[in-house]
Amino acid sequence: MGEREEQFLTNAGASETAAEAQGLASENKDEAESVAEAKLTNESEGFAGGKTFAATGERKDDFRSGYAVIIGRPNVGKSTLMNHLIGQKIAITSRKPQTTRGRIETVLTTDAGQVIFLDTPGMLRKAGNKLGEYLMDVSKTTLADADVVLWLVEPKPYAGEGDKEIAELLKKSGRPVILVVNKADTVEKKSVGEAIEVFEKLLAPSETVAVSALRGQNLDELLAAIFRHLPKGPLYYDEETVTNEPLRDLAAEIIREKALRALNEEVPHGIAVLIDTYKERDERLTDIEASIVCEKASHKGIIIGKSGTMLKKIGQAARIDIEELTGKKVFLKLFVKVRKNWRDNEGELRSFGYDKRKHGRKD
Ligand SMILES: Nc1nc2c(ncn2[C@@H]2O[C@H](COP(=O)(O)OP(=O)(O)OP(=O)(O)O)[C@@H](O)[C@H]2O)c(=O)[nH]1
Ligand SMILES: [Mg+2]
Repeated sequence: MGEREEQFLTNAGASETAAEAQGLASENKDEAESVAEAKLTNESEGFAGGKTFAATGERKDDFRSGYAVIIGRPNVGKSTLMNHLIGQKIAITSRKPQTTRGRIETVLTTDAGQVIFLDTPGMLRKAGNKLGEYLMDVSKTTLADADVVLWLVEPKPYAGEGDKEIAELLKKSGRPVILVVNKADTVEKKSVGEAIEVFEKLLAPSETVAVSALRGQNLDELLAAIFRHLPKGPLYYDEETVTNEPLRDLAAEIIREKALRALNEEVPHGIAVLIDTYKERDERLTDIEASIVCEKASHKGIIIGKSGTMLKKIGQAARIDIEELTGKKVFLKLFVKVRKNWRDNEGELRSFGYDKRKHGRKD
């Protein structure tokens, strides 16, 4: 099992600027815009980098700890929010719905307490296929672990059926809910107020906070609200821990993100990434071989691109991020495979890691 040995990421081990350098930028299509956004985020007032919320070691007497589950419709910014709260890019993000395909656990420790964030796949109304069913199941079961739920919505003046279904689910769960109106940077203040009115009618939340996850606005207020709903408790993880997702899984996710961002139409939704080899050659070098799995031969051609240009582009972008994440030089080799209809095949799903993993709570 040598090469499969799990490695956990801590603040100490990772570059502090991982999020800032690459992760907080958006799609490839507008790379110029992405860079601008990332810069804006870093420099904007109240940027919630790790340093902002980091612990100084002077732990408060009523130290609190527990699970904050992030729930919402696809694409509302759940993963972006989690990354900004912990100050590091762990969950992948993109403009395509259903980017997140699992329960992603990260940790933030401050003097006030320790929050374990659980990011979830966007909740769909209809599963469409077995992968969709699996994703909905992940979100619903993760909800059961919440001490507090962050219900993320967009600042729109109406609620769709999907929002109503989520509200019902949250009511049934009986957990305290913080309504988080995200993307406040995209509308006027007045519209944020209208959205709050609409969503508070569906469910009376314990608290409501409007934020911009992307720009790190109002996250200190949100964090204070989260702590108000956590019980007094111990440190579940040591305070350096950011996540216990294995590095090889994070590497696979980074490759999937770059593919998602580079590809269009139906291709991205049928992609999975498998790490075939993850070998630390020495302290400075990691060799990674990975396969991008797609659903059709025609998709394979698109992923490879003319003279391999698309695959090269995906590989280069992924390598930069993986190097940033691991602090090591990476040799990355990518392959493309076709697995027809894998999203509807139970066995294939499991072999790709879309398995009902038992995470469970620590207490
Ligand atoms: N303008 C703006 N864009 C945002 C904000 N938060 C997220 N986004 C963008 O919204 C898109 C979706 O973000 P994600 O974090 O991937 O959304 P998600 O809810 O995790 O999506 P799924 O995993 O697919 O359910 C990305 O392009 C983000 O850059 C925000 O506060 N303001
Ligand atoms: Mg997500």
